[in-house]
Amino acid sequence: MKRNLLLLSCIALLSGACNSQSEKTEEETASPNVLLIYTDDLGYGDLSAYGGDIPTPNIDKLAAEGILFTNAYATAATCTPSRYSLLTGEYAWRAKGRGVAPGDASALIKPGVETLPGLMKKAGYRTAVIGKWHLGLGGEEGPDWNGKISPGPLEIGFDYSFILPATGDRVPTVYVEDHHIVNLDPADPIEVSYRNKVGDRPTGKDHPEQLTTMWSHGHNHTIVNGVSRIGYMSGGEAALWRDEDFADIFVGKATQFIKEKEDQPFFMYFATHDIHVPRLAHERFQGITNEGPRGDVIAQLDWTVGALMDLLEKEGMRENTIVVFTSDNGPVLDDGYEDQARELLGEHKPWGELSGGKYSALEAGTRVPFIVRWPQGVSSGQRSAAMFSQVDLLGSFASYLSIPYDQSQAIDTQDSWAALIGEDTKGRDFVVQEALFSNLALLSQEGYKYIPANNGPAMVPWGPIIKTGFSKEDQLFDLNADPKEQTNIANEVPEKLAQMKEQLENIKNK
Ligand code: NG6
Ligand code: CA
Repeated sequence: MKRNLLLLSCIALLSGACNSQSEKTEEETASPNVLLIYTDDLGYGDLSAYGGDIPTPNIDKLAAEGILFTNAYATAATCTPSRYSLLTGEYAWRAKGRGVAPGDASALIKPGVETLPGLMKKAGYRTAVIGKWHLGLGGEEGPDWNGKISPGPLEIGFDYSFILPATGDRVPTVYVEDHHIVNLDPADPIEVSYRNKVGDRPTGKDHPEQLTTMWSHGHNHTIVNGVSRIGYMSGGEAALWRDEDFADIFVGKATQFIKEKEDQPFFMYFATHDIHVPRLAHERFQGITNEGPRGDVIAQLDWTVGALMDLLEKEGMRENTIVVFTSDNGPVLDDGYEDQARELLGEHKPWGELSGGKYSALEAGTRVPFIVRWPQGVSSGQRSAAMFSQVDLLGSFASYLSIPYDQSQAIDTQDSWAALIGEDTKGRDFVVQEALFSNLALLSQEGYKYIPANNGPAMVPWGPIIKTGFSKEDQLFDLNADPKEQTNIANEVPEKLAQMKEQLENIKNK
């Protein structure tokens, strides 16, 4: 189903036929708004709609009003590569240097490259990114924190940007709006280093007594807001964030942008900090779940979604906004801070019935919650087992909006529009999954999973207690019979193994 309603209404206008559409409201004939809610480290089993123990009524409602996908995938088991692929339609592993980015990395998506926001802009949308970025900023020298920070989101298709430069656990702990740090006092410039200590702010290593949350591995450099971070930072006192305010501030910025309606539809990439570490929910959410800070930030995330849905409703945009809700990678408990995520877990299973988690080649690394709601275009109450990859959002919207794009750049994206709106229940033929150290796995439509032999460790080496799924031997699993990927059948079905090996090589050499 390809159509461009914006175009149709223009043609109608020219031919004087506008009144013949009088039975449809203006909202019904316009191109749909698109709100992409991208959460951080939210696991396949973390929402109550997916069987989790922590109540997420607002997100569950979203699923009940649209489609809940059970086989949708992030392209990687960590943040930077998943985001890279989501925005460019190209698997991140095709070039080096697109793993988890330090907070002073230069821009990974180069201006001029085909992007999802760029495509939406071509289709007449006004575009915004709000929330976590983690895709680098600035030229080869890295970002000029005290000056104009460019290139960044505005150079790759966003009209407006309000971001955390990297992640909550990395310096600099400031917001960047468009090209500049918010509230930066020129008399108190910022310096950032990922190599040496700069300035005299205490570190978590030397002054653990000053911490409100103790670090467990890494994360023992500069202390800001009672939490020590990865990396050192001096200056910028007036610009420092308070982690507890992230959710409110992002919702506030989204509200502002969405309310400035204008005539164009909007595309918003709303990338929450929740539920990444450090998990510091706003005071009103602290202690409201039984699962400790990790549970509380899930509750906060649910509030965020509720607030955004109320906003759409109030603005008369509920019916004709496509909301896509998903996560960048699988779940992790201890990811660098002693926040009792493991101790207070109870019966809750962040990974659902799957094995692995964040960083892992096993299913919970990349199979993530994925929900689509679009009252005007998608009927409610659906569940879809279609195989869907986030890398296909670019190709799918391009197809729906009839916007051409350079397929030699967005090389991995496909038109999965029919799966996205629930019309195709089968979905993609395969997905490639990128785990720690850029190790790949391939999953086929019929449910065979191939993890090539590699020298990686069997467990994530620094402390999260997550199986990587790596082995020195080739592995093949049949997910239909063995969803937890426990029995290697590579020797039983050598022809299948050979075929998947060849397929993965072909994809790599594309
Ligand atoms: C790891 C960090 C982890 C987290 C991750 C990125 C250590 C020991 N661990 O290197 O805490 O920041 O990078 O997470 O430093 S992601 O979701 O943004 O990919
Ligand atoms: Ca993440």
